[in-house]
Amino acid sequence: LLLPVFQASKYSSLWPLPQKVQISEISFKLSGTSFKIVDAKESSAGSSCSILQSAYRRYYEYMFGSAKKQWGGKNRRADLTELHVWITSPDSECDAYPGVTSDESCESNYASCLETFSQLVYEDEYGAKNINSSKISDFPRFAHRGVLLDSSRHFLPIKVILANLETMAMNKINVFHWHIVDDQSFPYLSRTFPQLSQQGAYHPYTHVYTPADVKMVIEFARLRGIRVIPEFDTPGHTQSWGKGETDLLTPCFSGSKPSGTFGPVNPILNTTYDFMTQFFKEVSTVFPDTYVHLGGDEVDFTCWKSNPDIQKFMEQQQFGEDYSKLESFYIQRLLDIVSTTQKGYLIWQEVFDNGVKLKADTLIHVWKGNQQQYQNEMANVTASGYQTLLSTPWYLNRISYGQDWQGFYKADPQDFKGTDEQKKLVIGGEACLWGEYVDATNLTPRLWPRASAVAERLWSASNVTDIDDAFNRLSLHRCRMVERGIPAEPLFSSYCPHEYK
Ligand code: CP6
Repeated sequence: LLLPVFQASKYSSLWPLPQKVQISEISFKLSGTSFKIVDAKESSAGSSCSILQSAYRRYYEYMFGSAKKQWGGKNRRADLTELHVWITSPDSECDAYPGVTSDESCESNYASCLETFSQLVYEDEYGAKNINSSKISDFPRFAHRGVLLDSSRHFLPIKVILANLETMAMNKINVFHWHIVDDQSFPYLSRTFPQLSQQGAYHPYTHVYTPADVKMVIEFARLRGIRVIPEFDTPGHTQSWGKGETDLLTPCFSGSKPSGTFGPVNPILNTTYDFMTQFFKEVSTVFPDTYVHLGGDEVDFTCWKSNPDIQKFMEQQQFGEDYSKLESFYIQRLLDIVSTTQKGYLIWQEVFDNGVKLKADTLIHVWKGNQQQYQNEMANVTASGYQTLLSTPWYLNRISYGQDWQGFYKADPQDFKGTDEQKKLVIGGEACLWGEYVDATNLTPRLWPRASAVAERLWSASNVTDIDDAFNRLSLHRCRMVERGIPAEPLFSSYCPHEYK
């Protein structure tokens, strides 16, 4: 029944491309008035599974939202009126939070499976919805497929975050790395230390994420199979923390006098570690994911060097002039603190580069250098037995004229010199959208469809590299995102079938 089979990728708008696709020429009509997505009789998950039921509603809306009553009428018969969703994993797992070990193959992951189904639906020349008889078997190449958004350089309204979670799901991206605070502002409203956002946010109540906001983001993500990993970056990138928490940051000196400015977190005070203990205890309960990102990048030593108390401490500890030892001293203690909260952690590559002793299950996030340098880093990190994820080639905040998505598409996180064992330690990657030049006005079109290129690299088989085929499918995928209300930017001169409706 499946023959003749199209060369799937040539004719479809599937994105990211599933692992195995066979599309036949046999087409069925669908009608919005009669079509239903229902639990299969044999399915282990049922009407009590909120992830599933909300996914049915969402995907019905995607498929028929603009054309519920348009085609069909009384005279035309729809060929296909029910999609039976048959879940084989135990019902008890249905409403759990997604995790790095979640089974995302099509047999178990409702959201990604329904996304693929909805991508197979197309309009014929009369505007009727069709789907061809197809056989798809699908699972991701990498378990960690992330997008980093930065809500410190500019506050990102909840609406924008949710719209992008929605779009991540359309691209089968399953990690939202929330770089929630940084030097410029502290929008996270901490129950334990409310003065952090009161003093450190751009505005103490319009530009903050309340506990209810954070909950909403996490729940919205959960329903779409997306994990939320917060980043609380220390000891650098913490200027905003200092506004609400005195003595947390190192006072910088000009000669023998304090200059009135502050540097990284002060690593020589016990109060610093008391604060971090309480703070990360809260973070570990607010964010259900089993990982937190602890930052550790770009620590500037100038201020530490200027401070006489720090100099004395360096002597006592016999660190000599090596301030990376002081940084390691801090990170080491922080990691011990966070370990007691039962969370795993991600850290930026500098922490590894400085030789900090890490738990074996630490994830090293590679972000620096040119291609040669990041490939060496991936080789070194995995040779030391650590798991790693890659971001260097995927800085979507960097823009230039032309089709830069092709560069993102060509980068491969397993492309470095190493054994098969080492390659297995690569758990995926993240597209980063740092926020210096991005706010609610331009975030979505800057991210999409450029992050879609990363999404396919991380989901599809490693041999899915045909750039012309990718261009055709991605153009259609981008039009589909636009149809679904996402202002994704065009790849090149083109038009979308629906744009003037
Ligand atoms: N903010 C933080 C940033 C960057 C990093 N950390 C960054 C630096 C250089 C580039 C892109 C991003 N803006 N906290 C580094 C991980 Cl090109």
